[in-house]
Amino acid sequence: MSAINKITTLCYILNDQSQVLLIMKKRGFGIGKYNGPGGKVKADEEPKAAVIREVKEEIGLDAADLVELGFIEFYFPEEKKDWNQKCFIYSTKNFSGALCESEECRPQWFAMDRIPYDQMWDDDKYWYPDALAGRAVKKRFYFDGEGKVLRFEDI
Ligand code: 8OG
Repeated sequence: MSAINKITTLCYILNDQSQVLLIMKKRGFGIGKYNGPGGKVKADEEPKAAVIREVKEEIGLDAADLVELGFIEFYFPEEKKDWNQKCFIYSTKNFSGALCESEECRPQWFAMDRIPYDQMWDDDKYWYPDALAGRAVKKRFYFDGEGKVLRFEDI
C-alpha cells in the first residue's frame, strides 16, 4: 500500500432543524461535488486549527466546540498516489458569523435524510450516516483511477 501523502480535514456543521451544511465546490479538487467544508492541513498546523481556518475561509463561519469523529484514509492507484490522504472528521452545532459564498464554494443546508449522495464522492454514502449521527468513523477506502470505491474496511 502506498503512503499517505497529505492530511486533510472536513467539518460537518449541524443546525437545530436537523440539517447539515454542505458546500458545492466551484473550483479545484472535487469541483462539481458537494462536500463538507475543509481542506489541506498545512505544515506545523494542527488538524483542528486547520479545519477552523478552512471553514472561515470557505463559508465565513466561526466554528467552535468541534467534536472529533475520527478519520478516513483514502488510497488511490499508483499513478494517482498523490491523492492518498488521511482526512480528520469533525462536527459541531456551535457556529457564528455570516454564512457566505466564496470563490471556491457555495454553501447549502440539507436535511440529514436528503443528502445528495449522487453529487458527492463515492465513499461518502458509506460513512455519512455514522458521522451525521455523531458516531465515530475510522475507515479506509480504496479507489480506482476514476474515484469509484473498490473496497473499504474498518480500521
Ligand atoms: O484543500 P483541498 O480542496 O485539496 O482538500 C480536498 C478536500 O476534499 C478535503 O477536505 C478532503 C476532501 N476529500 C477528498 N476526497 C474525499 C472523499 O472521497 N470524500 C469526502 N467527503 N471528501 C473528500 O479529497
